[in-house]
Amino acid sequence: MRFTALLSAIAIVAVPVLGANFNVTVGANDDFIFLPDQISGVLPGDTITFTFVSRNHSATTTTFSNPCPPPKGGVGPNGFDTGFHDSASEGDPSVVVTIEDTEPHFVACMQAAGAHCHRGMTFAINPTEDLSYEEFLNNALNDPIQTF
Ligand SMILES: [Cu+2]
Repeated sequence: MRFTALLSAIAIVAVPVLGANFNVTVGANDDFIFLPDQISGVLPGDTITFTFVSRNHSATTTTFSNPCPPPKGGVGPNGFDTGFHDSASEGDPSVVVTIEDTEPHFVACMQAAGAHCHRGMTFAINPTEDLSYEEFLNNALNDPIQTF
């Protein structure tokens, strides 16, 4: 009985809790885009794999209302920043980010002082009805103030 309980405890510890992974292509089609541009249903422990396939871009968390450019290091609770990655010199590198919560996260490219962001190079994790990807994109396209 005691041995069985021990085995059960070991089994519980040994089985890793694997989250889902979501793949996002950064700079797909040599364009200033994240593909897909939004992902919903991301849970704590899930990962997002950003693969950089053109030019030199970043995936950096930013604010919903004043997105461009995102600040180095990212902003917000559990914000993140992949840093810049150049597909030509690095051979289409990938960066894996682990998501820690179920909150919305808004992401943009910080290249060229926000120029890519202004062109709509944006991405949302767990957008909501109030904080929708469409409005975030609109904010990026029309963001007149460089606050960072
Ligand atoms: Cu970019």
